[in-house]
Amino acid sequence: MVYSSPELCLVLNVGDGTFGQPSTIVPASGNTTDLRAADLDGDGAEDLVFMVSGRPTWMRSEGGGVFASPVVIGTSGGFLGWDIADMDGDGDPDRSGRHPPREPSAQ
Ligand SMILES: [Ca+2]
Ligand SMILES: [Ca+2]
Repeated sequence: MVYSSPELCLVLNVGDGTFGQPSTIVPASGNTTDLRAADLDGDGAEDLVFMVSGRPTWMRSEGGGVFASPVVIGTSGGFLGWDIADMDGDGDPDRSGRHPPREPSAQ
């Protein structure tokens, strides 16, 4: 079996323990990995965050299973993995990740 680049899909819970049909929220492109759900803007709706070629990317929930266009939220790429959690207890989700060692800056 040959796999192409993955696409990100959403499958909504119908509410009776079953799920609806998958819908594509991010078409297959590049290296999309590490999908997480977190409310980054604090509006009470879970947003989607994921990596695209090592760059953290956010899709804000617009409600009803609809999401805004992807926005890169990190200035540096090359993350090997990450997670979202409230690390400092202020109620806002923070991100942590694995990154290759950085070259020391020239002085
Ligand atoms: Ca949100
Ligand atoms: Ca926090």
